[in-house]
Formats: sequence, structure tokens, C-alpha cells
Amino acid sequence: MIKNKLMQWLSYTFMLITFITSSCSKPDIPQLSDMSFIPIPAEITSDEGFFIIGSGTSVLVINGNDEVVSTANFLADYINQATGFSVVVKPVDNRSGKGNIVVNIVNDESIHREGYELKVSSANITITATSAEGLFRASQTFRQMLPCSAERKEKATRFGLPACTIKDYPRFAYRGAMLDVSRHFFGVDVVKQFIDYLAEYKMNYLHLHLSDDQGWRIEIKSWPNLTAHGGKTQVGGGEGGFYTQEQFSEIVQYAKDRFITIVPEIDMPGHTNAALASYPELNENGIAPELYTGMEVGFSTLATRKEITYQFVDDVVREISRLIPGEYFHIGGDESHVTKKDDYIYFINRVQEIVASYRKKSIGWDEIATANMLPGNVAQFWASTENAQLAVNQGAKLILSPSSRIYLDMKYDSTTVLGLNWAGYIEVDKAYDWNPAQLIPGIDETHILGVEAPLWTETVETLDDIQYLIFPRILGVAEIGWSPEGLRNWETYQERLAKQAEKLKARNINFYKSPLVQWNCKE
Ligand code: TNX
Repeated sequence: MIKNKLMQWLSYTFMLITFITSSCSKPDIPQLSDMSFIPIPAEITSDEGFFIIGSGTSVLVINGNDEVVSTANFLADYINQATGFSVVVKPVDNRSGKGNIVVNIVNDESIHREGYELKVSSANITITATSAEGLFRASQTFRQMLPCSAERKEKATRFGLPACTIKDYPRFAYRGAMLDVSRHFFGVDVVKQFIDYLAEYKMNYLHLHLSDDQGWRIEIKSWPNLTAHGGKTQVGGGEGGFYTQEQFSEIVQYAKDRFITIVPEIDMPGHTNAALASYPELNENGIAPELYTGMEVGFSTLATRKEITYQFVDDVVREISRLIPGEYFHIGGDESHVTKKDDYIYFINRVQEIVASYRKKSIGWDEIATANMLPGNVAQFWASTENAQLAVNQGAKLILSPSSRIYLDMKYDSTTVLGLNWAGYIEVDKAYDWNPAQLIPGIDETHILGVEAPLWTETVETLDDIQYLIFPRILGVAEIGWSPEGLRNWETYQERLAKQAEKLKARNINFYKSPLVQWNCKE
């Protein structure tokens, strides 16, 4: 009897000790070298020690305005989603940061507006930045330090991070992607998802291709038939769709909260069949064509010598400009094969003036460099090096979207089912392994505003399709735009990309498992 009691007591004691030691024992601390950062930060140093994030950890904000505090919530959310904790953000006015994540907003001109320092030490984690934007970029780096299990939303309880110091800032001011919502329409939720993908890799512009031959996708109150008729179909004859101005504003705000600027594109004078079908007066012959659901390009043009055309452009630019805080309005200008050269130049010159009158700068595909570019306007290189040089000779900056490198609608190889191949096949290494400053003769870093990867959607119908074509190539584009050239090479990038696989899988992202990448994850 006594012996039994003793045995029982011993076993309870043993269970208690096991419980205490297991719940307080140090979690595995990952090695800094096992982590995969894309885009790779400018400077990473490994320090002594580690920090454990537990249920008592808070995010303390020093010197932060409301925007900083709400941005700090992203950081708390990443941790909470990963752990099931309820980490909170607290604005504080002192540095009582021990055991916490401290966000310190400083006035320091040596830190880039989007730059940050992220320091993990045994005492705490500090993020130093000059703005909410820098904090947001830092939060993405922090998110990439979380274990794969975090993305699987398994409640991982406490987890540790190795001590380190990361100093980071972007190479180019413009790091973007384009989504064509005209050839196939994508609703607000898909666009938000797309924005989340960009934010994660520190991209800061989303260009929305809002009109083309196959569909007009944004409500214009003064020209309602653009969407009532011109938004009714898409490639293949599906039902199409459009954003009301309220929905569009919701997208703009969602992007803004993630420090992404929306660049709206109204493609003109070509690529305008949907508008021409909606308003006969915009046509040279005054006759509206049928709606178009094919994939050919270059057959449509606005009537460039009719005044009504400029009233139309003015109304469209005015209504859209009011909805965007960003400085750029994209006027298209590509493949106007049925517009006479003189008419094209006359049109592009006038449209740039209209855009300027609403205090926006124009971006246009590289053909616009054949017109007179207004100061501050930007040419988007996609095909013609000659046009790119024309633009630079006029003092304009370039966004680089070389079709043979980063057109995300190009097939990976001959077996890819989705996509096109007019600019060649683009494997993951080809999309990554090029230097913007050495792409076009005579064009160097100082002429380049940044890079943008377009996703044209003639063959793309679902979020699953979008994922397959952008993942993983878009990660490479993000790194080209953000990271110092000296830190980039395919071999080490390939290893970092391989380590992202588990996280992509955990999030159910349908990505292309390129045979050039040794996919793995060390967890
Ligand atoms: C060319 S790139 C186009 C688009 C097509 C794309 C398909 C450019 C400025 N124009 O109209 O959708 O090819 O890859």
C-alpha cells in the first residue's frame, strides 16, 4: 500500500518535471544560414545568442504615428498566425524593450525611406526605420525568419531566432508587377491576393492593365457604356466584368496599407476595341465594331483627329486620377499598328498634356518615346532597345520589362500548358540571371527607375493559373529590383529559392517546380 503510494507520487513528480522542462526548454534555434531571404538583404551579420518569442512578447512602438502603429500590427499578426499567441502592439515612450520586439522610428537621413535595420539580440528584437514603409519592408524580412511550420498555421508555440543584424535598402525605386485584368477579368479578391504576393517580396508598384480590345474594366461615370457594354466579355467569350469606382478605391487602399502604389493603365490609341464598341463616335468612321474575344493585337485605334476623342481621354484620366494617390498614370501606347505615325505622335503628345493637367506623370510602353516625352514621364521598355534609347536621349527614365526575360506570361519550356511563347521560353534562371544596368547598350543604372514583370492574361483564367506563371519567377524579379547586384548569383539564389518551397506549399500556392532548382526544405 505504502509502496503503491510512493510509486504514484514518484510518477506524478516525474510527469511534472517532464512537463516543466519541456515547456520551458529552449526551442530549436534555427541557423541563420538555414534561413532563406528573398530578396537578399544588403547586409546580414550573425551575432552571438538567440531570442525566444513567447506568449508574453509584445511589439512596442517608439516614436510612431498612427500609420506606424497600424503597420506594426502586420508584424504582430504574422507572429500570432504562426503561434496562436495574442501578441499586441503597444505605443510606448521609453525603451523598456527587454523581452519584446521594439519598433523604433528615428530621424536619420542615412537610412533610406524604405530601408531598415533589424537586430535580433538575446535581450530583444529591434527594428529601426525612418517611416512606416521601412517598418513594413522589415516586417517582410522578419516574416521570412519564421519557421515553415508558421506558414502551415500549426500552433508552434514559442520559437527562437538566432541573433543577427540585418541592414537593408532597395536598389531601385520602382519594383513592380503588372496584372492584365482586361483579357480575363479578375475580381477584387484575386487582386488583393496578388497584392499580398508583391508585398511579401518588397515590391512597391502594381500596374493594372484596365482596358484593352477585349474589355474595359473600370467604371467611368461620364461614359457609362464603357463598362455596361465594353466590360461584358473577355478572351474566349466569358462574361468579363469591371470594378466600380468604389471597388477600385478598395483595391487602392488595400495596396496602400501594404506600401504598394497602384498604376492604372488605359491603353490607347490602339488596344481600344472595347471602348470603340461602346461609343461609335470614338471611331474614325463613326461606326461601333462588335465586341472582341480573340487574342490578336494591333487592329484597333481611337480616332486621333476628332476632338471628342480628347474629351473622352480627359474624362477618363480625370475620373481615375481622383481615385489614386500615386504619381503615375499609364497611357499604354503599344502596338498601335493601324494608327498613322504622325497621328500616333500627335495623340501621345496631347494625352501626356491631359495627364499632366491632372498632376500625374505618364508612363507608356516604349513606343511613346517616338513622341515628345514630357519631363518626368517614363518609358516602359518591353521590346525596342531603339525606343529605350530615344527615351533616355530625351531625359526620360525607364522601367525595364524585357519580354524575353520577365514576361510572366511566357511559357517556362515547351511543355508548359499555360502561356505564350512569342518572346521565347523563360526558365527560372533566365528570368533571374540578368543585370538591368547591362541590358541595353548605352543605358546604365542612372537611367533606370526600376523593373516590372507583366502578366498578360490571354491564357490565364484563374488564381491557380496566375500562381503557376508568377511563382517562382516573380521572386527573382523582386530580388533584381531590391538587392545589390554584387550579392546576386544564380547558384546561391537557387539554394535560397529551394528553401521557399515548403512555405509556398504550406500556403497552397501552385508553383512551377523547375528542374533547375533542387527543391528542399530543412524542416
Ligand atoms: C504584347 S507587351 C503586348 C500585349 C500582349 C502580350 C502578350 C505589350 C506592350 N503588348 O498586348 O498581351 O504581348 O504576351
